[in-house]
Amino acid sequence: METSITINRTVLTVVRGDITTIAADVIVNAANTSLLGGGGVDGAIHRAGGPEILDACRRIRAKQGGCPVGEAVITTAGKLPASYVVHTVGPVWNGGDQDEEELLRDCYRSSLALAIQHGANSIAFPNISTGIYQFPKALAAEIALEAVAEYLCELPDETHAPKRILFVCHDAENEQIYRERLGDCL
Ligand code: AR6
Repeated sequence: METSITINRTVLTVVRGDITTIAADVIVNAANTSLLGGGGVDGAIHRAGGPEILDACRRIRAKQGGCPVGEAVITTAGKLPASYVVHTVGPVWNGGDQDEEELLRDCYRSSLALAIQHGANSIAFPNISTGIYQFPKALAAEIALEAVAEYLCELPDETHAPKRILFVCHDAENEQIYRERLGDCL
């Protein structure tokens, strides 16, 4: 089942599944500042994509020393059906008074900017920070949808706009939250 809305020139869709199986131009990874892999979706992406992705992350790390929270870097997608992986680093939830909301918003904005620079027509996001980093799921969904919608609305007419953005929910709770939130926009 799909829930979709159109914002400006882009269709936003909620799906339930494993982001490593999605043949989007860009899939986004919820990485950490080391860029050296971890658990959750990061572990799944590196496992399924193979060592090429980690090699590319290591090269970026050698150049710029990892990736700060809220920023993003782009690599090959290795053996995945996607073309690129954008690795962004979400904030760890620490109660909400450490700029977590703005940093999460930055993750979506910097990932979109990088994906659009690479000409992506389709971009798939996981629910950044809502696993190991324990960001409250409803608040994270609100920020994700708002940040993406705002970004698309602000895109200049002459800029390439992605045709499709997927919010890939791995767990039932996130799926329900996203469907309700997106449904409210219909
Ligand atoms: N496809 C899509 N979503 C997934 C998948 C998958 N295969 N697996 C998990 N999720 P998390 P974080 C969902 O913990 O909270 C890593 O160790 C999951 O249900 O992956 O940003 C990194 O290296 C949750 O909703 O990322 C960092 O150290 C969402 O992905 C740290 O975890 C994010 O959960 C980042 O923590």
